[in-house]
Amino acid sequence: MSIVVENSTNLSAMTAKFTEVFGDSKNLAYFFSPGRINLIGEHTDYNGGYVFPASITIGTTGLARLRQDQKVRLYSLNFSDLGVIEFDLADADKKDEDRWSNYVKGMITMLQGAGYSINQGFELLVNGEIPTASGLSSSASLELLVGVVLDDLFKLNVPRLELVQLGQKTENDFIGVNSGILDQFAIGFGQINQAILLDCNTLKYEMVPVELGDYDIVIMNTNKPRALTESKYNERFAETREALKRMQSKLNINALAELSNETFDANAHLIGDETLIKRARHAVYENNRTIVAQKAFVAGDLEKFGQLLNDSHASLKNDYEVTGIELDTLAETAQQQDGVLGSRMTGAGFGGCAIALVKHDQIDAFEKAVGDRYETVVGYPASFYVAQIGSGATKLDID
Ligand code: GAF
Repeated sequence: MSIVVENSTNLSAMTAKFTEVFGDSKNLAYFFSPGRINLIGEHTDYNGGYVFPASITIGTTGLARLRQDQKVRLYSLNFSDLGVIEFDLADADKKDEDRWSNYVKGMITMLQGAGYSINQGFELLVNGEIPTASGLSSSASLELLVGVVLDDLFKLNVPRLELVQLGQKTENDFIGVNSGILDQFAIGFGQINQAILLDCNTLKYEMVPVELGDYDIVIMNTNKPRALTESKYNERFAETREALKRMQSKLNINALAELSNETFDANAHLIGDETLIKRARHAVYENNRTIVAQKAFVAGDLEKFGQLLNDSHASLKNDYEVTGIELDTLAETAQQQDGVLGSRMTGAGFGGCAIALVKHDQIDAFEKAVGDRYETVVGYPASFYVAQIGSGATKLDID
């Protein structure tokens, strides 16, 4: 049997660690924020299109309480080498050396900027289960974790959509990545065994039950060390913006995702540059593919859905060029296995994870075949997890 990852965080061990780091465990509150997979609809969010993600049961857990002074004191079990990071509330500026705590500073800054009163220090201990650089959105998970922590500690009552948007603003304006709203929305609005069809233009969404019958979603992690993801991501953002601008010389559109495939093909010459045409074609085709895929999913036509996953990967490889040897080896080897309906990369790309729809009783053989091939081609092993769809960011009920 393959590894099944559940939310295995041991809250008692975390409480003991909190006591060790911060002195005692009085008045503690507990929080969880998931990671996410995106079933289909990749690099469409910042082009005004559809995405189809789901939150997963692995994520980030936080223990927090107020302090009576103005100090913020933070500790991560993932970065224990950094020890306790401490800063004054009035000094929540981004500092590169502070690494993970910049997400906390970003959320404080964005909430305060939106008029919410955070006027007292606090202590926060976090444990992240999402593998780093895996494309399962550890950063948005942390942003929303901090969002629900601050919302609760300071009784802010921030509407959930606003919290999600402030998470995105943290990423865009504080961290400096031009990401869309996919990750924060999936993490903020996720529900057990539901995927979310989100129109990133209107922010209207629909919850879609995940009914896979004999199939599971297997997450395959390239374990590729992080490299240039943010700068390459911002480059794709700029390329699609430029393509849009060039099409707007003749077409009355606000976003690439407003185009049908046919209208795009008929007007692609307006872009006048082969690379930019490819980038824009992915955004347009992927968006339309996502709409068709969600309909197939709802109708229970998993064969068609799987084929569209394969098409999505090919487009991300050939037109958007965000895959690379690691993701291609995983997805393309997966696509050839018995009992597999489809496979594609998920998230930003350039490393990170791919997903595959695999027949339950063939997961072991699948993992062996894909894992062996990956190690032969890439030179180090991939990791495999069976995804479970869990709830969105929340305070935990602890007796
Ligand atoms: C990253 C971004 F954060 C998302 O907004 C989205 O663009 C995704 O890459 C690609 O679909 O996860």
